[in-house]
Amino acid sequence: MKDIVLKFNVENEIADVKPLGEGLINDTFKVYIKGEETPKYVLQRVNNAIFQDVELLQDNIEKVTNHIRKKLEANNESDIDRKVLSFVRTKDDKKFYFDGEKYWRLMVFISDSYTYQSVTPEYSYTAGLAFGQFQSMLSDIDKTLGETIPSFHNIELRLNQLKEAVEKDAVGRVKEVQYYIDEIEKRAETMCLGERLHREGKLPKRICHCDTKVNNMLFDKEGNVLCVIDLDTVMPSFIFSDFGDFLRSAANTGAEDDKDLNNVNFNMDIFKAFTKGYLEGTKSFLLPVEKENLPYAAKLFPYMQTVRFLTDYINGDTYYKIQYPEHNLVRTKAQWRLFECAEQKESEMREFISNF
Ligand code: GN1
Ligand code: MG
Repeated sequence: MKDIVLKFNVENEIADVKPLGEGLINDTFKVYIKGEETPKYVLQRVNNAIFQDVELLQDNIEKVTNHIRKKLEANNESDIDRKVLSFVRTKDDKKFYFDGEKYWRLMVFISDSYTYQSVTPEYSYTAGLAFGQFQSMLSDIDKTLGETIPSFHNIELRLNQLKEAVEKDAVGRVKEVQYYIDEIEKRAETMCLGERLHREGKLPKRICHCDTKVNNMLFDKEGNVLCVIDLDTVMPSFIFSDFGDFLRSAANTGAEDDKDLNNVNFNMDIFKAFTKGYLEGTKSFLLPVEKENLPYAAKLFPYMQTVRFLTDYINGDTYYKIQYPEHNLVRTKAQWRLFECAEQKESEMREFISNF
């Protein structure tokens, strides 16, 4: 892997390359150079089975990071190199390196930064503000950003993919998960609200991050958000994507793949703090229809993630990395429990939002 790093515009001697993070899609590594204790770069192998157009992917990311950098400069921000990702080009000036089989990219490691799997209400507030500001900064970017995964957060499409998987029943797992298929179906119409509103011309798409898991955010020592990472899925979507997916990870009192469903609950303190930050960060553009439906978004993402994990389980685990054979089933059950908890708290969420 050291040889791969050397394809990029780096002059230093590479000491070591070690795995980094817990992403379910790409493979990520930290790169150390001789004589330094903190990593200097982050190397990633892009999963091109999932991101099939790597050229478009890197092009999007470059547009997004350049745009954010300009905004930060215009605001006279300090320490800009820690507030937006910078990518290193290859020695022949390409945005990624293709080794004949795999695609690699290199970015600068942001020093003194921390990621978390769970957060306090205080951190959730800053996260809400940060994701709101992220959307706000991108609100005037050239709208030609491509969809790196077409219809990525379209729940109608996700439900169709589940249906197809059930019809094929490729590895004979349908029988065992019939309960979840039925429960999902019962809510399908309600959960497709966003797509309906969009068709009626009432709900816009904006540039969103679309993978706002809590571990896709870098914090400094004091708990301030430095920047948002993992920009592969930045694309037009409903703002529900960023609001809902953050809560799916941060408000969950258990793990995404918790085997003990009693650990899973939807934490309203996290919800309230995050919502407050998010509403402050998006004040300049958020429409009433978007604001009113934030509780729907909080339900939609555990719902959609259940559908996606279940589909992958039924298909025989072809999409997400798994650590053991029933991992996608365990994830399905844990996400469904989270969905049920969010469902129970919907009126409390509505009540809270109506006070803003
Ligand atoms: C994937 O790569 P990672 O782990 O940040 C997935 C998200 C899911 C998430 C579930 C491109 O994100 O959509 O919500 O796993 N990314 C893609 O943990 O499918
Ligand atoms: Mg990630």
